[in-house]
Amino acid sequence: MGKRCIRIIALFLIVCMGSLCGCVSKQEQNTGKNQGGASEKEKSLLDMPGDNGDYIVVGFSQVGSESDWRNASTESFRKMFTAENGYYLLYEDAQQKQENQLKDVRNFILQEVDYIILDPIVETGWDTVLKEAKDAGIPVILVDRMVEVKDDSLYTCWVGSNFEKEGLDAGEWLESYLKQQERDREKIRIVTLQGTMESSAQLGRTEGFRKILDTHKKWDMLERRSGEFTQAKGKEVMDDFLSKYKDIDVVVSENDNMTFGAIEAIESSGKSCGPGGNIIVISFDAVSAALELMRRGKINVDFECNPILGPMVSDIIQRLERGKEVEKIQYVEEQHFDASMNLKEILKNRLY
Ligand code: GYE
Repeated sequence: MGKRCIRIIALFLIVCMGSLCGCVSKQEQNTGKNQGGASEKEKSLLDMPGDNGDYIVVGFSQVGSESDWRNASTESFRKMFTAENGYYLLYEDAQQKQENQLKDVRNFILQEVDYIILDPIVETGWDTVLKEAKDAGIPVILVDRMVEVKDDSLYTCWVGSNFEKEGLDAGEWLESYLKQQERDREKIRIVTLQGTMESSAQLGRTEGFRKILDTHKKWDMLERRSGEFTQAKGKEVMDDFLSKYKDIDVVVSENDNMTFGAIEAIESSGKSCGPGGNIIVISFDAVSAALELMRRGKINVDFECNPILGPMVSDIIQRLERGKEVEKIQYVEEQHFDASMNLKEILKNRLY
């Protein structure tokens, strides 16, 4: 069965369910949505007696499920893009493969979705497929990671984090922490667990930290290697670093899940980490499980990256539906957490 066919059946089922239980709010008809959307056949299905209005059909191509951050991101979109909120979500998990995302986007175009949400695994290689979406008149909203394209009119807008700033902040934090510990004249040996190579989060965090590193002659970056944003790979790479380099002072881990793996590796090598331990641990994401480990003294600092992008993307779509302009680039607000804070209190209200 073709996906187009699935879409028609799905829309039909939504209409029937809506009319049976009457629980979906009524929306105005003919509001100009579905420009690239429902075919005549689909419209006639939606026009059946008891029709609850137009659903905005959204195709979302997600990176995968490599981390706690990613799972929180998926949940945020699933929670937001519901029938109750007037959406029909086509969700695809690309399992870390760009080729899957290229297929997802092309399938969304074939299905004539109203909007495409894309979290691009890597930055390059998008020009052709985004041009296809543009030619089909389907707005593409990029979330979290960025694309590098020659023509930025190929996407409508982007919403996510300033990864380079996160890396810079991490470098500055280390600078002042070492000063505070009176270690600013010492040689400092650093290793980095990088995320998925060529992803925006990896590129930005590496580059931001590098800018501070370059100003410190005594900081020695022993090695950077990818742990692919996963706990298992993070452990494997950290095991290797620990056997290769005898005195590691700092690990910069480009996400929390790799940090979890790194902590396992450090502890099973007989060393300790966190404030007062042998190795300073700098992490990114600030998911609850990491703040809990920080509370237990194993992580020094964690730079927040907010995965709750669903509501912001829905606002963007609602503006576009009303024919309004949207900001091309929107950064989400972020902070960092360190072991001196009242983490118990912070954890009580943490959303992810
Ligand atoms: O830091 C990591 C995830 O792109 C910001 O991807 C995201 C990163 C996040 O798997 O945990």
